Amino acid sequence: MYDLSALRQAILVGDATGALAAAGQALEQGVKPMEVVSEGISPAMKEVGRLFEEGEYFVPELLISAKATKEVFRVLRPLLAHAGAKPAGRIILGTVQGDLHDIGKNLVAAMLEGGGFEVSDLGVDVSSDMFIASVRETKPQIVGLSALLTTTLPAMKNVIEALRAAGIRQGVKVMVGGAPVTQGYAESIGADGYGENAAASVDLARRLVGLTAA
Ligand code: B1M
Repeated sequence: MYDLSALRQAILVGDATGALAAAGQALEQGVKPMEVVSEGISPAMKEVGRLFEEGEYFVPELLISAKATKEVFRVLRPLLAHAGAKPAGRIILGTVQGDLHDIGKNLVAAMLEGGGFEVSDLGVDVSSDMFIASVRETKPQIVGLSALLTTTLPAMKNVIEALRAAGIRQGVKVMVGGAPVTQGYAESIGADGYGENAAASVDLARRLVGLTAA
């Protein structure tokens, strides 16, 4: 397997130029775009999160690592979109209201695109009304909700209740994820699935649209 440590290291130190070069080299050597995400970007950003929690990194370090990741995604996104076969389904995805964390959600979006899904990313701080308007407009098979704060977990439940109140809950599957989310929490709010990480979310989405057995 190709060694993606140079990419991980560049992201860890927030070196966007180095990260772009390392990702480019990996792609030239035949590494699949999805693997660049799952074996390079994803573990590097997890490590950035850990260093922040342990007090070794502060907000500026977090933000320059996130910026380096975004630069790599600009190159990967079109490649990921072409990597899958015919569209596996349509997903709208967003970080729930009150929550501005988007690094994990962006990874999930990239992996889903790589898995052949059409992803409409609504961004961060997305209200129930915005989710509902987007469901009506784009008619997705899946609505994906991300939350990183314990204080914004209830917003996931609010979206599900709002979908129900709007009479459109039956027409979509809801998948949820984010560090404080658990399988038990997902079940308690009536979600259809819980994605533990970006790679698992692709398997989950395929199950939810009936492409693989439950
Ligand atoms: Co914030 N933050 N933050 N933060 N931040 C956490 C979440 C926290 C645990 C840190 C801590 O204190 N230990 C803590 C929450 C505590 C709690 O709720 N109990 C916290 C806090 C308190 C805050 C602020 C309130 C701080 C403040 O201002 N006082 C503030 C809130 C702002 C707001 O949202 N309103 C805040 C701000 C920020 C930054 C802006 C500095 C930055 C976000 C930058 C950005 O996202 N653009 C930030 C960051 C980076 C973090 C940590 C360090 C890292 C999060 C991350 O990106 N992890 C985080 C601590 C931590 O998690 N270790 C922390 C890497 C990422 C790859 O993992 O996001 O878990 P993750 O995503 C995974 C899975 O969860 C899953 O797949 C992803 C990829 O494998 N997943 C899904 C995610 N969404 C999914 C959706 C799915 C399926 C799977 O289906 C739809």
